[in-house]
Amino acid sequence: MGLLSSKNRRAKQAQILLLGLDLAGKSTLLYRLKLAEDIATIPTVGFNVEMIELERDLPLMVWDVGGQEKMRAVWGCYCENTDGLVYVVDSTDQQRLEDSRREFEHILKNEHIKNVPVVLLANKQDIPGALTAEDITRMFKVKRLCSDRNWYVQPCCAITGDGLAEGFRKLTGFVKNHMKSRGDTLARFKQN
Ligand SMILES: Nc1nc2c(ncn2[C@@H]2O[C@H](COP(=O)(O)OP(=O)(O)OP(=O)(O)O)[C@@H](O)[C@H]2O)c(=O)[nH]1
Ligand SMILES: [Mg+2]
Repeated sequence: MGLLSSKNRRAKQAQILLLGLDLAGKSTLLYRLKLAEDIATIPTVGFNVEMIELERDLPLMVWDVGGQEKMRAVWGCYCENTDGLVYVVDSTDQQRLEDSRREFEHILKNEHIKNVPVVLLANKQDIPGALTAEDITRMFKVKRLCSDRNWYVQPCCAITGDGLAEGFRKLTGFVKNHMKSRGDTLARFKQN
């Protein structure tokens, strides 16, 4: 399915996939970044898409796909042409942490996002008792699962916006390198 393939790949922008369980805070953080406001969200059925311009030379087209169970089944359909993955974790939802980890492990196996850089956002850091970015790194076994790509775990709060720009800037740096190395590989392929 080419949901993302209809986009103009020649335009200089990166396609970012925003995933995570329902209630993780994906839409809240997307609109915090876009509008610099905390907006009331409703569960996403389908997806939201917004252009985020943190850095002029590489705007990010961010695809926020709903995280309810029935939506997780179609996450794979959004992976094509993805340049970077942001995976959002509710750092206070210890009961569903293993579900989230399992979904994360599963999506990383999608062939369309092989080697694609990842930023995990350890969200809801404003809530007392939230797991830290180090906790999430360990519990999600990120070093092992992401050994084939660049990755980073960023603590954040989608309500205040703390940590969001840092996380997306980190991803932008990774994505630039990834696009460059992919371009180099393509150029070599065409020469041969
Ligand atoms: N305290 C706190 N609440 C948050 C934070 N981020 C999101 N929330 C709340 O968490 C709830 C769910 O947020 P959404 O952004 O709708 O979650 P989502 O990941 O988009 O969920 P789906 O669309 O169902 O996949 C809302 O009530 C938000 O206000 C945060 O950093 N801190
Ligand atoms: Mg949502």
